[in-house]
Order: sequence, then C-alpha cells, then structure tokens
Amino acid sequence: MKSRPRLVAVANRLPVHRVGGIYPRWVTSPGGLVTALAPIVRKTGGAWVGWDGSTERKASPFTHDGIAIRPVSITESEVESFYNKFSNQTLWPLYHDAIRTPIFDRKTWRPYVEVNSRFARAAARTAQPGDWVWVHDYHLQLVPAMIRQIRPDVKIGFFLHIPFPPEELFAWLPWRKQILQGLLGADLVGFQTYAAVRNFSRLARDFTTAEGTDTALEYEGRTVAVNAFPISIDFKSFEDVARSRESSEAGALIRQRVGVGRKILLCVDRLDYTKGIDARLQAYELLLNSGRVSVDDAVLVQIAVPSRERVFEYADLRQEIDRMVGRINGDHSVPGRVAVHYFRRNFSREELIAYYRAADIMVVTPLRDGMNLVAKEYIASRVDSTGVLILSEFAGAARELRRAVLVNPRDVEGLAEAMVTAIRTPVKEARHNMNILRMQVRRHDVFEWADQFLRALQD
Ligand code: GDG
Repeated sequence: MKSRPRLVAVANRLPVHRVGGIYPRWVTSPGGLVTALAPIVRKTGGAWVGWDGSTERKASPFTHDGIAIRPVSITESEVESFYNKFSNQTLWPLYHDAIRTPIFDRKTWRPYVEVNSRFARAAARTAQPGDWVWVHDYHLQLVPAMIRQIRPDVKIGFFLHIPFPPEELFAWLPWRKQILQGLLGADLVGFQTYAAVRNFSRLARDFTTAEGTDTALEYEGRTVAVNAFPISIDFKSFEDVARSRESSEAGALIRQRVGVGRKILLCVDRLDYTKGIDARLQAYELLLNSGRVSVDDAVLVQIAVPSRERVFEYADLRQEIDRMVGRINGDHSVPGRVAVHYFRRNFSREELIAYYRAADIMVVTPLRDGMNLVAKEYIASRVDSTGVLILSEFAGAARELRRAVLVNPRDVEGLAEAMVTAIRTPVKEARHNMNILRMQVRRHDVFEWADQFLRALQD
C-alpha cells in the first residue's frame, strides 16, 4: 500500500455517527466498508464524503481520527424520495431479481439526480489534483460521470455492493441509459461477481456507445475497466474476538440456555425480503411437521435486525415473519424447548460472535445477495474448525465458499433436506470442510479486497 495517492471515499453514509445528548460527539460506525477503507483513507491523508444520517442540521467539515470528514446534507423530503423510494423501492428490488415489484415513479428520479449531484460536487471540491476518488453503491451511480465532468484530472473508481441485474430486468428501468452513463464515468467499475460484470458490460454495449469486451469498454475516447472484486471481512478481528475467553464463555452460556443436547441452527440477517428468512422458516416448519426433526433434536435461532422500517415492503415482511414464528412456536414448542428463538433487534458485535461460536449450523439463504458477509463472519468465528454452513447459491459468497452445503432457497423441500444433511454431518467431515473454508476467507480478507481494487485502479 506504499505511496498510494490520497484517497477520497464517497459513500451514502459517513464512517462516523453522532452519539450523546447534551454533549454530542462523533464515533466510528461499525461495518465492513469502514473497516476496510478507513485505514487507507487515513494513511493517505484522505477524506470521506457522505451523509451523517440526520436531516436536522447541516454538519460542518471536521477531522475524525485522521480522516477529513466532509458531510453532505440530505433533506427530510429527499430521505423519502431519494433514499426510501428511488434507492430502496426502485433500485434495490430491481437489482435483486425483482423479488418485490420495483416502483417506477418519475417524481423520485429528480431527487436522485439532485442528491447524486450534491455528492459529486462535494467530492470534486474535496479532491486535490492527483487524488483517487472511490464511489460506493447503488445510491450514487450517477456520481462517477458527474465528478468527471467537474474534475477530469482525478482517477475515479466505483464499487457496487449489490448484484447488477441481467438485461431482462435492468431494461425495465426508465432511466437505464442515464444510470449506465453515470457508471461509465468511472475509470474502473467493480462488482461482487463476474456475472454482474457480464451483465453490466453487455448492457453498456446495448444501451450506450460503449464498445469492447466484458472487462474493458471503450467509451467516449477512454477505457473503462470492469471487473469482479468479491468483498470480504476483517478475518483476524473476528477470529481474535472469537478466541477470547469472554466470547467462549458467552457462547457456552448460549448453548446452555437454548440448546443443551440440541443442534443450534443460526440465522443472522437484516430484516430484508432478499434474505430468504421466510423460505428457511418454511423449510424448518416442514421438518417439524413431518417429524423428521423434533424440538428435542434442534432449535432455530433467528436474529433479524430491523431495517428500512419506513418502507412498506419491510413493515409487511416484519408482520409476515412475526406470524410465521408465532405459528411454528404455537404448533411445536414444549415447556423449556422453544422451536424458534426470534430476536428482532440489534446485537453488539461481541454478542453476535458469541452466537456464531454457539451455532452448530449457520443457515444463510438469501434469494439474491451481492456477497453476504454473515457467511464469512461465521467461518472466521469458528476457531475450533467445527460447524456447517448452509449457503444459498444466489449469494455472491457461493462463488468462493464451495465447501458450504449449497442450496437453492426457492426449493423449500431441498432446503429442508440440506438442514437434515447439515444436522447429520459427521464431525470429521465438517471439520475438513470448515478448515478449507477458513483458509479461503483468511487468505481473501477485506484488506486484500481493497488492495486489489486500488491496484486495478492504478493500471
Ligand atoms: C450489502 C449487500 C454485501 C447483522 N446483524 C447484526 C449485525 N449485522 C451485520 C453482520 C454483517 C452485516 O450486518 C450484514 O452484511 P451482509 O453482507 O450480510 O448484508 P447487507 O447488509 O445486505 O450488505 C451484501 C454487503 O453489502 C457488503 O458489500 O455483502 O450482499 O447486500 O456484517 O455482521 N451487526 C451487529 N449486530 C447485529 O445484530 N453489530
């Protein structure tokens, strides 16, 4: 990472948030992106452009822990139109196989352009000659071209954290051409998987003047590099916490409370319809109903973090999951043996790792997911190399984690069978697979991800 140019990160959210009432202060926000990028931004004396999550006041620029923080403000009405609607009711479902029907509302496009332009102007003001600007995710797809217009002298990278859909879906978007042109403003466009690379390049050739191969497009006299960079986690930090005495004791306590003599199946997700929470509950219910598994054999623990609660589809999903859990427990729990433990709240990172340690089986069944970091976090936390990962074929992570039990979450019967297979996997076989999975995630951690992307940006 030596002698890298100054890096300006541009993401919807800042790497810090405000806490405290009368004497508020800024603290670093948890999360993979911050862990990966903050050290590089800091080391290169760079900056971070983003929103602080509030609509109440306009925060001024400041420095936090060696990083120049450049807040962008978003109004209450833009939270609704730019964030809740265009980003999360149009783009999010469209990019995730249209699992819920995307809404196309012309009134929300203007605010998307306006907010993107505000981010681009802030980035252009912040970038010094020779800097690299790295723009993140679906909220900001117009930003690369907008920065290029103002600052053709800086290198621009873009990384999409969610899937990029095939033509059959993307073509629905009334603003498909503008979005593609926005992304083509970058020198390097990065995706989680090669399938997304292919989708993007094909669409760019079909709907814009771009020509070339999947990984190198000629556009307006420039070359735009396109490639896959599967994101990862800070393996060592998960491993370190998992190895601690506190974590080991907390894990043992969870086992004692929920599962002595039972296999613990764990699920951890944002409460989002892409994550396949309902499919896995159905599969589990099928096993209980048919008697193939009983509450004496196993218990399912679902941790679901509330998310985007002001969006209708999310409130609806929450009710649906509440109902399913109620039904399964009503039908199958016995005194002292609950069929499904359901936690609809946020856990601390340490608590989460204790659950990863306690779980015999991790069930990750998104219907579509850019990568899925939970799968990798479980692997990093299995310091004794035991445990089985059930993983959806439709998560980006499935491309790398070949020693997981791979499933099609739309096949509920097949998913139920995979759960039985996981429950019955002999320890020796589980250990062999987990060792291979651990090697994979250890080698390809989040620091390698950032490094690979920035190296490609250099070329
Ligand atoms: C997007 C893409 C891509 C969950 N519950 C708690 C908690 N979490 C943390 C997990 C994990 C993160 O949230 C979830 O990350 P995922 O990758 O699983 O999913 P998305 O939020 O949808 O992320 C995804 C990712 O971007 C990165 O590019 O992999 O495909 O959709 O880190 O640990 N954290 C804490 N308490 C909880 O209760 N502290």
